[in-house]
Amino acid sequence: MMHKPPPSPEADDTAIARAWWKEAVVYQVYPRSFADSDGDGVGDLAGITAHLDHIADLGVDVIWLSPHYQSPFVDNGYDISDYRAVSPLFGTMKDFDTLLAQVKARGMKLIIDLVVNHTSDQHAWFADARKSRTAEKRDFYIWRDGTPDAPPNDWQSFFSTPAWTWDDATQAWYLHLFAREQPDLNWDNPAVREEVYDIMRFWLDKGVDGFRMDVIPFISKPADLPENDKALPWEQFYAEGPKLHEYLKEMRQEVLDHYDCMTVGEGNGLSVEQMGRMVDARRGELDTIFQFDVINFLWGREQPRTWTLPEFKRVLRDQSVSVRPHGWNTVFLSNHDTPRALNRYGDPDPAWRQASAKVLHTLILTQPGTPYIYQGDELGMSNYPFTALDQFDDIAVRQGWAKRQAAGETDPSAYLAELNIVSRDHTRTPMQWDDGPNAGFTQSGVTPWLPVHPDHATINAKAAWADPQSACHAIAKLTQLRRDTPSMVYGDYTDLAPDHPELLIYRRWLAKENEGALVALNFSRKTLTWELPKSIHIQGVAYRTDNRANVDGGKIKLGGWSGIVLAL
Ligand code: TEU
Repeated sequence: MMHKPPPSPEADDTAIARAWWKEAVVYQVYPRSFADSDGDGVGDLAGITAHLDHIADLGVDVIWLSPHYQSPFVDNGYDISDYRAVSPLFGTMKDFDTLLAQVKARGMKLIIDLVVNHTSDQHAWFADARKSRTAEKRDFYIWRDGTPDAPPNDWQSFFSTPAWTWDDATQAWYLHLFAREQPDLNWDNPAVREEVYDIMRFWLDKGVDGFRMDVIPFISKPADLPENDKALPWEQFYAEGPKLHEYLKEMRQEVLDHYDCMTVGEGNGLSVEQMGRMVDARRGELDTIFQFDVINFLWGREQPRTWTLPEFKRVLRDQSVSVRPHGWNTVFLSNHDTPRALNRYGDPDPAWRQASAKVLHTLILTQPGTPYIYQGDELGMSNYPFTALDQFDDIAVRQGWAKRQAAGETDPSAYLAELNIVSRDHTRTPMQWDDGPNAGFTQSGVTPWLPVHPDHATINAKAAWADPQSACHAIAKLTQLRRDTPSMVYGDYTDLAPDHPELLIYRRWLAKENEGALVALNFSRKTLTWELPKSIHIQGVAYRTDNRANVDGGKIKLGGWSGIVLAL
């Protein structure tokens, strides 16, 4: 007997359930770098509140706020010392409540960062845990006996040191996948999980709309802590430990199911197949995950590499179809841990910057999945031209250089050249609000915590909103188009030119609405044409980045770094 083959995932849009977080566009705010209201050189919550209209005017639905909690800021707030307190550097709980109320007053939602793979070593739990081997909170962390010269295994941290630190007072090693000031929590202890769930309820009861979950695939460690004998990249080695799915299910049942909220896990280390397991709605774990192929395919092991557009398309295709129809994808090209998207996927040359920023945002806002815009990318901000190691703030740089020095390196120029491509500080320089002193990020005369990019004379929010051709206006149009076009959210995805070296052309199609769109983007400086297949019937132009993008006589013609969206 012949069986009909199952529908390809690319064609199946019938089973996709609607949800507000699938339709939403998210904007990430990194509070240290967004806007400083009190003149201490560091951004704060009141600064964010003062600039909410900028975000709302882009047509954004949800703001993701990077950590705002009390922290010694060894890793810029990803080391939390009190999960129920706002960092005094960022303001007060009242400032948080005002921010939340003002976000809601503009019809937007707020999700916050949940960093619970580890705490700060200044957290009261760790202060207690390291007091003695029998301390009440000892088992909140991961300790191993041994001698100071032999760590329990070969595990490495992400900040260029071993993942173990010897605690002299109690004669034991503790585990930290990041800095030694970020001890890992012991999720196998039910009391730890209860505390985490309580923290989540605390913020959800305040009215936040969900969480971005920091390094969530790492929370479950194998009991015997085996060596990394296959020499896997560390993020892959740590991801999807034995009880990860059990804990995520528990978290959903205990907390998330009781609120109308969204979750997005940071999934560095997860393959698309693993992502599928975590976001399959039938399993009841997370709603969405940032799958990192889109970032990681650009790198070799730490070093940048050259890449091709067909490779990029394969990554986008794999991400978008792998989780359908029961899971949901995220679309992002940058965050506070990456260099600027413009430098990696676009063309930062002043002549092409604005055009390519619009092409990238057309991509982000028309791919299948929930789109994420990182602060400053909407202005076409680019990598900062660092000239010395002491201009960096990131602990990854300080410890990275220490490791190189220990290996005998004395001349920092090679490292500096590498950092000018890869550093996380590129996306952490202050937001550029205007062409005035300090780009309007902080008062004049104040030294901001990271230098302001010299190009703020032309690249700034004030100039962007004054220019109808800017990426900000492009984003506003595209978010509106996305709201008006169900296929942009729920439609299937077909790459129409997978091998083309310079054009990215895809179709979104929503069978049940009989409606769709064709998106054509030029990733080069050349003017290029592309012949439309006879089977495609165009209703009209829904959006174009500028008037160099046209369709005529069955052909799409795209000027360098331009793009067009055609209604089907
Ligand atoms: O990032 C974890 C992560 O997977 C990496 O991208 C990491 O930033 C990089 O390998 C370090 O150089 C998250 C946060 O986004 C990051 O800011 C924190 O530093 C980290 O976790 C620890 O909380």
